[in-house]
Formats: sequence, C-alpha cells, structure tokens
Amino acid sequence: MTSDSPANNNVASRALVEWVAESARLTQPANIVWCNGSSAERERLLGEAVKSGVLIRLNQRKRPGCYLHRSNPNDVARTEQVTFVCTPSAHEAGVTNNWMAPDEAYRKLQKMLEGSMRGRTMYVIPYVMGPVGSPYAKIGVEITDSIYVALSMGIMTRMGDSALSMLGDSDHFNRGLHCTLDLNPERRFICHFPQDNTIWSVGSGYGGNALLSKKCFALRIASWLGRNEGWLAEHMLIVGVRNPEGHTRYIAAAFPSACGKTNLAMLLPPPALRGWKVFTVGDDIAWLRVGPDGRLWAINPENGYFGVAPGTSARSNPNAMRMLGHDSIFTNVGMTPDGDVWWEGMDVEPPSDLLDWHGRKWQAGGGERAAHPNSRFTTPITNNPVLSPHVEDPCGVPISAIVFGGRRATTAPLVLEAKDWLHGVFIGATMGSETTAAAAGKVGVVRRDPMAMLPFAGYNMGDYWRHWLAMESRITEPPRIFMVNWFRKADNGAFLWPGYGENLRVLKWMLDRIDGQVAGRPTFLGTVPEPAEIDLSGLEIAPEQLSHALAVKTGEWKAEMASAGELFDRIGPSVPEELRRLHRELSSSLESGAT
Ligand code: GTP
Ligand code: SPV
Ligand code: MN
Repeated sequence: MTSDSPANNNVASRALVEWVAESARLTQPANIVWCNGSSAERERLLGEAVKSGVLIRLNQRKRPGCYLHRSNPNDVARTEQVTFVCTPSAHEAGVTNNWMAPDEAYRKLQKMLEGSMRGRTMYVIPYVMGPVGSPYAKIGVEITDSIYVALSMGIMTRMGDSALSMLGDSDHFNRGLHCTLDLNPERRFICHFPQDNTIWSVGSGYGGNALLSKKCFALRIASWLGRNEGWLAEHMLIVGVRNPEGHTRYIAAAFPSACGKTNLAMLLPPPALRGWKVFTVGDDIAWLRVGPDGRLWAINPENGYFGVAPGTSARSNPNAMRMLGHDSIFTNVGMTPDGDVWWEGMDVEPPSDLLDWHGRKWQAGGGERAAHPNSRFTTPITNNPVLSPHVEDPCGVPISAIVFGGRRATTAPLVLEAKDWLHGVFIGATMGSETTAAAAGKVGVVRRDPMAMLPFAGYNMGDYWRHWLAMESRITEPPRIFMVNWFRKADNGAFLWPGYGENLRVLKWMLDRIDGQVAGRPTFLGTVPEPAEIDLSGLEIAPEQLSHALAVKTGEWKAEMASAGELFDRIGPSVPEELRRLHRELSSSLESGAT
C-alpha cells in the first residue's frame, strides 16, 4: 500500500506531498505510511514491531505498555565524528563542527539513499516542537524506514494530524530524511543543512542520530534559526522550584550529555526541606525567547524524555522510576526472566538468569555490564508525576536563573554565581566536562564543552557566543547566571556532594542570592556560598567535605584558563573581544596572585 498523501486527505501542503514523493523516488520504499498519531495507529505499529523482533513486549502486568529494544551493538550512542554541519562555507560551521560542502554531502548521501528503502516501509512523521499552536513552536517532518524511530517520535514529539493541521498549506517545515541502511558504521552520516532547513541521516538507528526532532532539529538547526531570529536553542533542562510560600521560580540549566539534566529536572526534595516542590518543564532542550515583558521565557519543544537508565533508582530519582512504570520503551537495558527491566545502579539485586543488553545470559560479577552504560528509556512527559502545569503554555515560563554545569572530579566548585551576564557567558563558554557514554569514544576525558553545546551548536561557536552576549541588551531582567558541579570527588574517589534530590539545597542558595538573602564569598571568578548559607537541615556532611566541594583553587584554575585560552585560539578571530579581554584579565589576576 503506497500512498502519496495522508489517509484523511486534509493535507494542503503541496511542498510536503512533493518532498515525500521525491524522497520515495530516491529511496524506493515498498509502502508509505503517513503517521496520524492516533492510539490505534500506535497499537498497530507496536504489534508490527513485536512481530518483526524490533521490540520485545515486557511483562504487561508489571509494566503495561512497555517494550524493550536491543540495538545493533555498534549503534548505541551519538557519533560526533560523522556528524556534519553543511553550510556553504566552512567558516559558518566553525572549527568545533565537522563541515562538508552542501553539494558534496547531498551527493554522497544521495548515493547511499538510492533504493535504500526497497522492500521496506517508509514512515512519514509530521511533528510539532513546542505546544501545538504556540507562536514559539516549529514544525518538522521526519521520513524514516525505522519503526523504532516512528514509535519513539510518537513519544518524543507532538506527532501526527495536529502537526499537519498546524502546518496547513505552508512549506515551512524542517525536512528530515532518515534511513538505517545496513547500520555499517562506515556508511553512517548525520548531515545538517541549516540554509535548507534540512537534515539527512543515514546508517544509525540511535536516538540523537535518528530521532531528527531532537539534537538535529531542536538544537543544531534551531540554534542557527535562533541566531537569525533573535532567540536561543539550548541543551538545557527547565525546572520550576516552588518555595514553601508558594512562589515558583524557573531555572534553566545546561549540562553536557549524561551529566544530570533529567535528574535535576524532576528531583524529589529531601524530606527536611519541607514545603519545597519541584516541577519539570523540560529535561533536555530549551527554546528561550525574550517575551513582550522583556523577560526571558522558555519552552520545552519536546513531548517525551529520552533518559539515561543506569543510575536511575527509587532512591536517586523516584519520580523517574514512577514514570517508567507504563507506556515506555527501554533501549539496551537488561531483561529479567519475568520480562522486567534491570540496569546497574537501579538499587535492586539482579535476579539470576538475567539477560544482558545483547540478550545473552548475564553473569553477576563477570565484569560485563547488564545494561549498556548509555541504555535509555523513552517515556511521554505526561507520565511524569511532577510535570509542570505550565508545560503546554504557549509562551512557556519566565527564567530567573541560568545554570552551566559539568562533570568534573576536580576544579569546579559545587556552585558559583557569575558577577554579571558577561562573566556568566564566559563561564558557560569555557566550561569543561568529562566525556560520557552518551557519545561514542573515550569516556572520562575532560574537554571544553561550551554551554554543553559543543556537539549541538549548528554554527560557528564564536558567533554563537556573540549571539549570547547580544541577548543581554534585549532582556530587561536578565536571569542570574551560575555554575554548578555535582561530581567533584574526594581523594578516595567518592563524590563530595550527595547529589540528586539534595541538589535542591543548591538551587535554594541560588534563589536566596536572587532574593538578596545571602552574601556569599567573592572569588576571582564569582561568588561561592559560605558553607553556613547552604541549608543542610537533615543532611549529614562533614564540614571539610563541604568546603572541599566549594573550593576554588588557584592552581586548578590556572590550568583551566590555559585550556580555555587554547579553545579561544582554536576558534580564532570569531571569539568576541569581550570574552578575550575577560580571559586576559582573569588569567593575569590568577598569575599575579591577586585572587
Ligand atoms: P542526556 O539525556 O544525555 O542529555 O543526560 P542528562 O544530562 O539528562 O543526564 P541524567 O540526568 O540522565 O544523568 C546521567 C547520569 O548521571 C545518570 O547515571 C545519573 O544517575 C547521574 N547523575 C545525575 N545527577 C547526579 C548527581 O547529582 N550526582 C551524581 N553523583 N550523579 C548524578
Ligand atoms: C544526549 O546525548 O545529550 C542525549 C541523548 O540527550 S541523544 O538524544 O541521543 O542525543
Ligand atoms: Mn541531551
């Protein structure tokens, strides 16, 4: 059954129908399925995915509506080395992106796409990023030959007829063409064409490579659109924090992949912080715009969470454990004999006869992990017990604080407030973090990851920083900017700070700063808390441990500034002069010991 247009025939976008036809001529699918987003369609696709072995139905009594997917073992994480920004000039992409000329990229991938869907089904997936009908929302359409991608997009985005209705007869939508090919890493490319609002992705079925709404559209292409249109697309969670007086403030926080965004966005307050409550607006991506009132407002463009499974437990993230009870897809986790899921850090004894993420019998203590370190869950936002009531607000929520954080065993203090917007942008621009299993490659290597956007900024990093600096003058009440690090370690290798729900204590200090309740202690880089300013009620932490977590050490920061200077040199003349100057000032004050 091949159809040239959706079944209900309400599509008026000729541009869409033509693009689908053109893609079908290229890839030659046996069938074309236009996804309408209905629950009947979802049930049918789930049934087909189980039948073809793409999904395994989990224990429906324990986890109704839940499924397990095992990916090809060579396809378990984003592949940054084969991700390209294909702008007309290499300079527009900048040195932090891989660049290919657009015609070369189209030609190269076109060859791979010719006839690539023969005998397969092509799914046409119209979707909205952001609340349907919101002036801040954007429309994309993904074409894919992966039923796993189609089902995942149904969770991660507002997918189907609502997107077609919103599109109407417009030709203004992101065109994402995805084909798994034979999953040969040699033929794996993720190419972005910002000028054409187009993404071509081949050779991978993995989340960030294949769910084109997410990193490809909502960050790489959207960051480019945002620069042109005067807004920001960021790798940020958005969390609402309500104090016991009932006042809710919103914080947007950028941490690199697998560095704690999902966990912070849905944390459960420690019992001693009575009356505090946290609401999730978003866990991975924020689109930030200046509202008519001059404040910075944020929406979460997504409709689901694609979260890291390992480390998620009833203790670390009880809200996540609750939302994973139903209607979720798990990828590359372990499976128990009774059809339930298991992963490292779940805080549950592994049963015997556990199958690992390959589907092989797993031996406890055998040195192999049952779940892949980057195994994930895909779950609708509506599963989240602490979902913000404002998640569908067309203009989002007003942001009081922006936070930049990384995973650092040393150097970065638990929390620090930047002196002003420029210092805050500098802190974001120069932040470092240890690499994680979310991207293929070595884990645990510190790299500069500006604003947690190193793999996601869709244009020249220097221009991106310039855009950040330029935003300040347009915001009447700019959010205060902070740095955090939940991952500093003691000499014995243990985390200094308990993290997870206890991180609320740090958010509380930020709000106290905003309210002028605490003075903090100045350092050369910004203000850190006096230990007594952090609410430690109900928490046992040795004073030396806390002061180590808060320390800003000159020697460590000299090395940090040297590394930041190397990044600036690599990016070259497009680095804004204000950031260069601040770098010189901070470096020389460190050298002269005037800190
Ligand atoms: P992406 O989805 O890749 O963008 O990741 P993320 O930033 O949402 O990270 P997530 O919250 O999924 O956390 C990643 C890993 O860090 C998980 O294994 C968590 O258990 C762990 N983690 C999260 N928050 C904390 C924390 O406060 N302290 C410690 N020690 N670990 C944490
Ligand atoms: C990340 O790697 O930052 C993720 C997962 O959120 S992915 O969607 O694969 O990029
Ligand atoms: Mn992410």
